[in-house]
Amino acid sequence: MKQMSLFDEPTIVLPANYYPEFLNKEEADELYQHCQQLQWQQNQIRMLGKTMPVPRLECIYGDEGCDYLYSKSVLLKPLPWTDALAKLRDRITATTDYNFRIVIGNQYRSGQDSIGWHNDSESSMGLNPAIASISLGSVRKFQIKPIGGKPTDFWLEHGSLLVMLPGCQSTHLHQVPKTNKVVSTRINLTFRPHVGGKR
Ligand SMILES: O=C(O)CCC(=O)C(=O)O
Repeated sequence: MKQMSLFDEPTIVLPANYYPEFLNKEEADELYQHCQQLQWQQNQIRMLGKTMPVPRLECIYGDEGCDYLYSKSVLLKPLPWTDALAKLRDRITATTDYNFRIVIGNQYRSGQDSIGWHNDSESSMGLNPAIASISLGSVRKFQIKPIGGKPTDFWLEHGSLLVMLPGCQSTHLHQVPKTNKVVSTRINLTFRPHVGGKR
């Protein structure tokens, strides 16, 4: 399995690993088709006293009871694993040695869909979670920066796997910014641990 650290420049060390061809094209195309059948929702988020639509569609699958609350406002309740998502989860675990109990999907319908600077530090994931992120469809810019530092840009390819390693969420922020370029749909699947739910 080809694995690279995200950047070869010796001055930039990121707590993440990138596997550009984790899925081959045929596997990635098939998974993309599967993901189009998932139960995508338009959730609402409350920020600065206002309620607004989350600027992307979301879905969640996982172990029973592993609810996921983010930004103290959006509660995601997992549906049971599909066979394809469970198979993918096990394959990521076999490669990375990390275990996952939920997968949250993000669907970016156009360049106007996005996710702003944030870290994923919800206590339901436990301390120092590893988060594994599969990208499908259109390539979008992904940015990551140390808290208080400068961002580094890169592009997550169809079929790639990005693993944000334990500790990454405490030291770094990441985002997928809006773009005015014409881009078609991108689907992202983030596999995460969870400390609750039924075992
Ligand atoms: O779409 C991506 O690559 C990033 C998704 C993300 O940051 C998140 O789900 O927290």
